[in-house]
Amino acid sequence: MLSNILTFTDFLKKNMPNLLTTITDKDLRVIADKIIGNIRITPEEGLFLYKNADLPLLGLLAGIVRRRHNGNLAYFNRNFHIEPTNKCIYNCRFCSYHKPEGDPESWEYSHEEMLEIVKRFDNKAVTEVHIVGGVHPSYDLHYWGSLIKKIKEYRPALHIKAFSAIELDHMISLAGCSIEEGLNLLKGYGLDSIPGGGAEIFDEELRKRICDEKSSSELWLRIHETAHRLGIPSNATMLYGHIETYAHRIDHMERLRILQDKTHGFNAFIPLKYKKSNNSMSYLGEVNIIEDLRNYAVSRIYLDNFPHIKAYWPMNGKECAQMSLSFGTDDMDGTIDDTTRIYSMAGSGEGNPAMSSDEISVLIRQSGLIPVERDSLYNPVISL
Ligand code: V47
Ligand code: SF4
Repeated sequence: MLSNILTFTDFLKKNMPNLLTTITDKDLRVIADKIIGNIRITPEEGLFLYKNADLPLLGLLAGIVRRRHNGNLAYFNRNFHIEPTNKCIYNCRFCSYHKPEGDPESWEYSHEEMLEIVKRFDNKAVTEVHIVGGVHPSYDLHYWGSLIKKIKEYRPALHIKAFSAIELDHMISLAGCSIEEGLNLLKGYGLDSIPGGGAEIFDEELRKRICDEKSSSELWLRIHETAHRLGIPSNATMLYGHIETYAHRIDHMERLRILQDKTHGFNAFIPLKYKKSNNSMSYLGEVNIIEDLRNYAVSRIYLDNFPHIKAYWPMNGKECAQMSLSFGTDDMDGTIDDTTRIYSMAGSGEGNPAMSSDEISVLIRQSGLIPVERDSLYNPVISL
C-alpha cells in the first residue's frame, strides 16, 4: 500500500515539471503548481479552475490532494437511515419530499415505530443511524432528544448522526433555548454528530429564490460552529446543479473553508446534485456526469482543510460515485440498507438504496484504491 503511494508521489516529483509545461495556459499552470506544492488557492483561482481546467487535469490535481489526505484509502460505513416525518413547515422549491401538516400524503413515525426500525438491525453490524426528515411544526428538542435517548439505551454503541441545522434551529427555538443550550441538551440525550443538510447554497440572493423561508446561511454556519465548540462534529453539504453559478459554489465553499480553519469540526463535504422529479424546479433539468466530476474535483482541491469528500451514491448513482473516486472523493458513505425517500422522490435511480459492504468494496478496489470500513469518525472498524 505504502509503496504505491510513494511510487505515485515519486512519479509526480519526477514528471510534474514536464507535465506542467504541457499546460499552455500560464494562469492555469501557476494554479496547478500551487496545488502540487500544497499552497492554498484563492477564490479567484478556484473560479478559474471551474471555468478553464479540463477534466483530466482536474482529476490529476484532485487526486494529488486526495492522496495527501487519505493515501490510497477509500472509506465506507455500515449505516441505516430513519426519516421520522415528511411533514415540514417549509416549502423549499427543490424539495420533492415535504408535505404540510394535515395533507393526506403526510406521515410521521412514533418513537415506538422508530425504535422498531432500529430493532430491524439487531443482528447486523451497523455502526451508525442517520436521522433526518422534514421540520415538524410541533415537536421540540425534548421530544427528539428523548427519541435519541431511547435509541442509545437500546443500542449504546450505535453512533447517532441526527438532525440538519434547519431541524435543530426549529426544535431548539420551540424549547425556548439558545443554540448553545439546545445543542448541549441534545448532546446530553446522546446526539453524537450532525449531518450536513440544509446548507443548500449560502448566497443570500439565491437562497431567497430557492428556499426563502429556511434558516439563513449565517444561522446554519453558527449552529455548526457552536456544535464544533461543544465537541459535536458535523458534515457540510452543497446543493448544486440548479440556478447557481460557479461563483456561488466558490462562495459557498469559501465560507466553509473559513469556518473549518477556525473549528476543524467538519468531517466531510458532500456535494448533492439537484434532482428534478416532482418539485417546482423540474424545468431546470439536471447537470451531467462531467459536471458532477468537475464539481467533486474542484471541491477536493478548494476545501484543502476538509479531511473527506463524500460521494453520496444514492443521489448520484453508484457508477458516478465510483468514478468520482478518481476525481477527489474518498468516501462512499454507507451501505444504507433501507428505504430513504428524500432522493427517490426527487428522481434518483436508487429507488430502494442498498449496497452490501462487499459491493462497495468491489467498486472501490476497481478504482485502484483500498476499501476501509470506517466508523462515523473515520476510525477503521475491525470486523470480527
Ligand atoms: O438539505 C432535498 C437535499 C439534503 C433535493 O451528512 C435534495 O452524511 C437534490 O443532508 N435534489 C438532506 N438534493 C440530506 C443530507 C445528507 C445526505 C447524505 C449524507 C449526509 C451526511 C447528509 O437533501 C437537503 C437538500 O440539500 N435535497 N431535495 C433534490 N431534489
Ligand atoms: Fe422541508 Fe427539508 Fe424539504 Fe426544505 S428540503 S421543504 S426543509 S424537508
